[in-house]
Amino acid sequence: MTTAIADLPLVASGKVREIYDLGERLLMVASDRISTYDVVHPTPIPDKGRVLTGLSAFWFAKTGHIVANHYVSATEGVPDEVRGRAMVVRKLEMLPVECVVRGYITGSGWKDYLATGSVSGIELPPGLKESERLPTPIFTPSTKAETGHDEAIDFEQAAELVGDRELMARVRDVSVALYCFAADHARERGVILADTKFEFGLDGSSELVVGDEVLTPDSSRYWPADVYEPGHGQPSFDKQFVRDWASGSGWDKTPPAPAIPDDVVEGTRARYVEAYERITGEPFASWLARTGA
Ligand code: PZK
Repeated sequence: MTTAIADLPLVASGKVREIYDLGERLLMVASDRISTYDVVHPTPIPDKGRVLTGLSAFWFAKTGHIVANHYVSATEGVPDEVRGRAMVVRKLEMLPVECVVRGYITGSGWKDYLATGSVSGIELPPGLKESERLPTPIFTPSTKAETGHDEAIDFEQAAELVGDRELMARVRDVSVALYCFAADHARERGVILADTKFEFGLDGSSELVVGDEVLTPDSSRYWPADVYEPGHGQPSFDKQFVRDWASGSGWDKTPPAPAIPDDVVEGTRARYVEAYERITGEPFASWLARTGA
């Protein structure tokens, strides 16, 4: 199959991004599409794809001492029409598990904890409140569902799927190290990294490599630290305007998602740019200039 972007063959597509074949390498493209409650809205958020790609590139550059990554370039080999929101990456043999790390108890982890006292086979202390910081970050892998929701699994099931327990232990340890590094960095800038998801692969030398997007608002929960308060769900750093508007709009959160009004689009765009600037410490304009966007 071929698509709009420079006639490149499409390798894979998700709700809000695509991967194209460049021959020896891949092109990962982030769109400006946004989803809430797992449904994509018809209205794009200008610059969202460029913010997410800039953030991934920032974190790949910052975390190379922890694990190798698939990032090659956000300039060379990037077609003009996707400049700033695409990166060239190495082709990998992807591992069939999603590598989630949680530093706070929220989302599906909170649901599992309420039901069983455990998440992903890890027993947690009793009496935790929703959104509370965990005593130590936990690795809670899930399966990669083709359609529908990823299913939580424990470490042993993840090791079984990967077929190599030692490799899986390294994946777990690297995932937690990446999370801790990024969460410390974010906290210093007034942002809580509640949880995040990584995908790993093996390169041609069987070296472990982190792929996909990393530590973006789409693969992570970022919360503003100044209003953090355990005991209830926290506002999302990036999507809260859209969620608040959607909640008051009468939309029942089933497809199709409604169009987003201009003021909500503008406020959301500003939040993405603010996330980029808080986390990287650089003006977003620098990313645009650097990539020729
Ligand atoms: C790869 N996905 C997930 C699905 C996306 C991403 N470096 C790589 N080499 C080979 N395959 C992949 C990667 C990466 N990353 C990742 N699918 C294939 C996926 C849909 C859209 F952007």
